[in-house]
Amino acid sequence: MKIKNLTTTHVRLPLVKPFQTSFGRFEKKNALIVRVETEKNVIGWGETASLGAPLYSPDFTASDEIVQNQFIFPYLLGREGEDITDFLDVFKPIRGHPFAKAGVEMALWDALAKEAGQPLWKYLGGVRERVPSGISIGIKPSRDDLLQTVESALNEGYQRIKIKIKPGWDVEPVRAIREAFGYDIPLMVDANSAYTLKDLDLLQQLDEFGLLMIEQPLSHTDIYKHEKVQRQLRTPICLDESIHSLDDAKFAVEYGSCRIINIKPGRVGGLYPSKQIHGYCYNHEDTSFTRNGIGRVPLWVGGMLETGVGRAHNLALATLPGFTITGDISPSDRYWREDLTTQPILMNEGYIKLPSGPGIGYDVDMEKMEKYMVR
Ligand code: OSB
Ligand code: MG
Repeated sequence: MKIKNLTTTHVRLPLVKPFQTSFGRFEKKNALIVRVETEKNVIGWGETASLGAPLYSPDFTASDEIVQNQFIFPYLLGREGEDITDFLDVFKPIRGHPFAKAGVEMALWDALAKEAGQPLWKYLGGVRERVPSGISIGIKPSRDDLLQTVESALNEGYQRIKIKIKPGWDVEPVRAIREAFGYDIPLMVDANSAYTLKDLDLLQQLDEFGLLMIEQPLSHTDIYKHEKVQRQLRTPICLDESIHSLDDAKFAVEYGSCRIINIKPGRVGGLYPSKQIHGYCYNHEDTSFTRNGIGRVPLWVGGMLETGVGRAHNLALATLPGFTITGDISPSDRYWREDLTTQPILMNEGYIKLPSGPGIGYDVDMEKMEKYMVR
């Protein structure tokens, strides 16, 4: 495959409903849609799913756009390669900015799979034709609002409920959900780094609710202190923000800082590093992990409020064998009245079916791109 042209387009889409986390409230989602054109006139698409401000990760839409245009595209233009490893040296010297790299890297994967005439999920080594869908529910203004949202999510068929928590919105909302819907519904919480070691007591109070996991309770930079919490908690800790690479994943697993990992291709710099972490976790043999599998570190695919482009990539990644836990992959209508793809991503009885067409299997709607483009 030889690269003929590369572009990145800043889009901003209104969310169906505002989404609130411990770090901010969002009414719109920014993204960069990356387009790569090959000498065979194949078009690959990728998405940089960082937020518009450096609130989740240090990189953000505008910084990622600069990194792509100045430090990635010039080095990829005219490059030739047979598989993704032939292009990785372009990303390697750039420190940080994983979302900038990932958007481009994913577009390359899409183009490679299309040139090979294969669906991306098969090209990646995926083993399932459908992926269970989980919902991430933001912080709500009231208990009633939360319970109503959980009820509709369960009725729609979502197979796992995650709620965002922050100090002052944690034990009570979890208790309310357990009282209303029982202990059988798969439930977890995501703190997005809102707590510190001083909150150990409070985190321990969550143990009685049989949660699947507590996601990222402590700092986005921390792996060390999470071990102190995990050691004193029955509920598994899942790391999100703290894991940027295979080395981070090894450190967290071998040190005992978490029992589960959330992989977001954007956060780790693309699908290749996602596959590296997946390979490590899937082959990890440690009897302390037997609770969740055969000594493997259980994985799931996280989300960043992606448009259909990034969502299709996440979906393809989630077909790899190690993704044994339902992730944050929802259908298009969870966040968008209109998605950027010509066909929306649909959920059926709690599952999203993988497309059979080449590459990501969804086409980009150029009219929608035009409509939501930021000029
Ligand atoms: O921490 O998983 C997170 C959204 C934006 C930034 C961070 C996170 C999230 C979500 C939503 O939880 C996941 C999704 O449905 O895309
Ligand atoms: Mg998270």
